[in-house]
Amino acid sequence: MIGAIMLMTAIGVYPTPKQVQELPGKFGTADYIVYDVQDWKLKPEEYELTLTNGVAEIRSNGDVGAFYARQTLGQLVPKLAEIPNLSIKDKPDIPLRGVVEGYYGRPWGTAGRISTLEFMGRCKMNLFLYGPKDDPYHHEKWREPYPEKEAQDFQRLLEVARKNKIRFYWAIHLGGTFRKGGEAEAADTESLLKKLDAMYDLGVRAFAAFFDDFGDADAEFHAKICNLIGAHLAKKGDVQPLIMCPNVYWGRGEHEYTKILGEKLDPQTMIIWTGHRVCADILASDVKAVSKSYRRAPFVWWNWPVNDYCRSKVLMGRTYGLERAKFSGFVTNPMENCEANKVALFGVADWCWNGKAFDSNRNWDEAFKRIYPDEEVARAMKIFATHNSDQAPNGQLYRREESEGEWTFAEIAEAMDVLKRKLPMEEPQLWWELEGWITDLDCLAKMGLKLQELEKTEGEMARKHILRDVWQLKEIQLENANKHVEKFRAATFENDARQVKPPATGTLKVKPEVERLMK
Ligand code: 14T
Repeated sequence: MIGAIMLMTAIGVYPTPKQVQELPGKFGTADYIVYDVQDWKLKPEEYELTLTNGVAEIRSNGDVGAFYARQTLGQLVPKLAEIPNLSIKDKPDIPLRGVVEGYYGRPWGTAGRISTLEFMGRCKMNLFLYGPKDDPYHHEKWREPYPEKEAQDFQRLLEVARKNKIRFYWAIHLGGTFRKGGEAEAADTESLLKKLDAMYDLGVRAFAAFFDDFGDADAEFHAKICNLIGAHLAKKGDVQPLIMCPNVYWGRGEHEYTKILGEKLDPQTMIIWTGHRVCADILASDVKAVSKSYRRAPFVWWNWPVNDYCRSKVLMGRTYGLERAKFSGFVTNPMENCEANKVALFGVADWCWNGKAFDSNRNWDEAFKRIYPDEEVARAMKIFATHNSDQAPNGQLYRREESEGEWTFAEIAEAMDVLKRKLPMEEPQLWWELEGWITDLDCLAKMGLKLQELEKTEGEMARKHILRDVWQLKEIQLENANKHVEKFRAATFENDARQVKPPATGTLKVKPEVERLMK
């Protein structure tokens, strides 16, 4: 028998189950029978999965728990012939866990959202918050209904969300445009309720109102609008509690705005908070402070791995910097590149489900194995991610570790060769997103190798040849940067195209080491 805590991780189910117990005997077969039992004592998300001698019993109280039990069982299927009989009792720490599409830049689009929702389902995440800053019908043109095509896309998304037991929250951004006072306010109120009704008619049953980054910090006014929305939606009888994003959404609850909001907002409404700064680690002491002003547990919007403030970087590092506390919900705000996001989603999902058992390094290592079925690709992607995790110096003052542990230029170059050879066929969407960064890191590593060779070379001719190779790599790197910028410019809208930056990789350690050798 393995120890109980050990067994939780040893069976390799992610997110890590709360309780795994070994029972006498072996399951003994790859074939199995499943049956479902309704257990009224369990909470909706809870499940119990008992595996004995070829039979899987699922106990749950409704379709959500049963869905989670099947996700767990699905991960165990390849191992059924070897595992002992098991009893798994499981439930999440945080009631609402998921993703906010909340960055500035090219919105994901329907295919990207479907891919994200399906991955979230496998990670037992249950909330998707739709709020891309650059969807005009979410933000600038919130008064207008979606065109027919977009409306149909929402219906598809709602269907995928439903299948994956995910609450699809649709957010409207009112900051700076919702007019205060008199006839204008009356007209905007009418437009607002009309738009919400239209989204309700499309099938949306969960809503959010955002006031971040635009307009002034008028807490009374923001509370008034939100309470009005809440009351309107409550009448429908089948709508989830409102989520609101304040104008001041960071800090330790010290702002007057925050305190008034906490006082005036309907206690049912969940209030977004990003930590003591816009981009920050989530610390228990800060949660405690803000909860006091909010008069409720905060709904965390974690600004990681979003890269809209450091667009030359792609962020694929491990999940760390989170402390357990009481939250009403927890979402990650990721990058515009949704395949590259999955490493972070895998981390956040595991942490939200079982924070106590969460092992950041182990989770990160597992992420690659789960996301990329080809083992060689998984290993190479981990090497890529190792050198693509720090934001580099930025205005938000948020930094992550990068290039931790032992590494060599040779190992990086080899891994990038694997990715260049295999990703286009095996992970075409990921390749589309990452080609520029992979090529950049490839050039850096090869330059590093050449320059190390140069240090050991004396003959003038030989040195000349090496230097010529280095310049050639520099040229490839430049050409790649141009190609990357062109590609992403072409893929986005006009205003955002100006924000596209050339790729930068290994900025914390690899690049400085190449530059050191260059001197
Ligand atoms: F709503 C908030 F929780 C939030 O974080 N808002 C934005 C968000 O859309 C964006 O992705 C994120 C990271 O850049 O930060 C917020 O946007 C800012 C924050 C700033 F301090 C944009 C510019 C800033 F100077």
